[in-house]
Amino acid sequence: MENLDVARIFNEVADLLEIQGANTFRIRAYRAAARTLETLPTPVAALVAAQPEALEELPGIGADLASKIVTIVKTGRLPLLRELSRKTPATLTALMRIPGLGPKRARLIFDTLGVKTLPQLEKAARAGRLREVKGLGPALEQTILRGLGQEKAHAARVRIDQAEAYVRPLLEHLHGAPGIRSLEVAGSYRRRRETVGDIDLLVCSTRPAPIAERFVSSPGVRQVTARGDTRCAVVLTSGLQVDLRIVPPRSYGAALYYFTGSKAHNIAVRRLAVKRHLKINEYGVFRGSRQIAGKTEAEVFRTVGLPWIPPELREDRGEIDAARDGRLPRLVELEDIRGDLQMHTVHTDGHETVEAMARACRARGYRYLAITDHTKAVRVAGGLSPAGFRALFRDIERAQKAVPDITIFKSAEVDILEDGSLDLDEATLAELDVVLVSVHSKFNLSRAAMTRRILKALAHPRVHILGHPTGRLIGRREPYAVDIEAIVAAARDRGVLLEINAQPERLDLNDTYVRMARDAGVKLVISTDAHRIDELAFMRYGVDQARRGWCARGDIANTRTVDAFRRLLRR
Ligand code: DGT
Ligand code: CA
Ligand code: CA
Ligand code: ZN
Repeated sequence: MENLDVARIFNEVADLLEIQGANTFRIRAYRAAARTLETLPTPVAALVAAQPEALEELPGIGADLASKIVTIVKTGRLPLLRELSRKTPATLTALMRIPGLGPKRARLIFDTLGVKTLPQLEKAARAGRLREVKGLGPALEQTILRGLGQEKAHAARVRIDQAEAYVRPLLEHLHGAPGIRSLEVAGSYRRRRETVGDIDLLVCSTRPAPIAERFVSSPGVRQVTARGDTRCAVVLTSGLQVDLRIVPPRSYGAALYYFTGSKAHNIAVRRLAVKRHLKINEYGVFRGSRQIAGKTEAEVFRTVGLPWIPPELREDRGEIDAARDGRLPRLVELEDIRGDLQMHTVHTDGHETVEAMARACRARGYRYLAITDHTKAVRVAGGLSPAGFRALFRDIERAQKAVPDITIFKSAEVDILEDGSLDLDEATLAELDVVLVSVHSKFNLSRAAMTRRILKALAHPRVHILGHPTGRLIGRREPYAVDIEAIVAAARDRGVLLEINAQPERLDLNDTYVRMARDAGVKLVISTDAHRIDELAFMRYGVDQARRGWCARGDIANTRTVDAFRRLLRR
């Protein structure tokens, strides 16, 4: 629980209190507490753990709010908020969030116009019905229409790893419902996109009612936005929307196919169906009114003359033609990975020793790993001087003796300086088995200067791998401007490997650039950049993006045996 999360909960409580016309002082108290938390430099979770009594010393926070903070930090939620949102119609809450509306006017519109959904609000505003309400005018209609547009643009996408964490408890809860034959997440989640807009759940059952009931009462549900027999939708406390559809066995494959998408892929396949005088929808494949397929996805594909296509490829990026011609790649799998080529240890900003990382990699079944601590320019990460590297190498040699059945490569994540030179002396470079280079500063160079900088680094004869090639952080930092095609071409010409950094916040290269590199014949590595043991598990996110980029095992260098990988390093 971050301070901002606690503040957000308090602000939501204040909003809901306001909508219910509660006492002004009470509303203000929650807003004031939220402001205090937003600017508090120490993590409130640490205070709760170490000295909860200190909470009451904070401005605007008394005994009651202090105990609520403790509850939020310890349980991740506040019963009061749940209670308040139960009492408030979901649309009312949504109305209130539209910029320019606020709690009071939302209530007014809801009560007097009978507007029950956002589309209804949009209609009412367009039809000029809002100005009929006393106190509202044409200007507000425009504000609302603008606001609704903004709402759509802002509907934030959620990182795939966060989406997984948010839906996991819900899936576990739902699995306990009676009569579930299958339960799968479809949509962009199944296609393993790096972010998802919402979650599309699909259940196969002949008795939908108890399943729908259990779904809407799942842990973490903040609002129920649709409640039918076979279709429900909820919003989780995280803000993530989850749609559920319950379908009978004869339609399950068709529904799974349809809701996996992507929309563009579905439309392209439907064109094939039309040529064969077939109709494909979420209920099945039909010739006239007769259903000819729908139980399984493979069946659906077969009716249009295609083999089953892995969800990661269903983006209408050539997969349909490739499938028809038998040219689909056999995609790389997590089990193919034999080593991890970027990770950090206690020598710089990692949390584990070299030996602990080596043991953890061996436990994952790997045959090799590279220890890639930072060089000195990356001061925030405690980058190493040449002397620091000598200590690291001694440690690696010692760990190698202690854990003999996995190869520990001496390596470094060598910073690429602004002028493209490497942040490590030639003598130390010469001692490294694997040289990984990456950019950690001066992200705002011009596109030409950044491209020149990276190309110069790749031209260094000792460089093997370019790490997180575009430098983006999903949702936080845009990629730096760089001519990625020039980098791909240089990597191909010089035999440099390009990294797919598997940190779910990075996923860098992204799927389309992976595809570009792979099509150019460049080899890639998938590395976790782990700073802790549990981050070694990020490997699967990198594999997902490699698959979305059409990579087979042969395209990924760290599926090689140790010897084959060593040969690949000899440029
Ligand atoms: P998202 O949620 O934005 O990350 O992306 P998706 O792909 O999960 O999209 P979503 O949730 O709007 O819809 C789920 C799937 O349902 C989508 O991938 C394909 C299918 N679908 C939705 N709308 C249409 C449509 O208008 N036509 C067709 N053919 N399929 C659709
Ligand atoms: Ca979706
Ligand atoms: Ca959806
Ligand atoms: Zn890095």
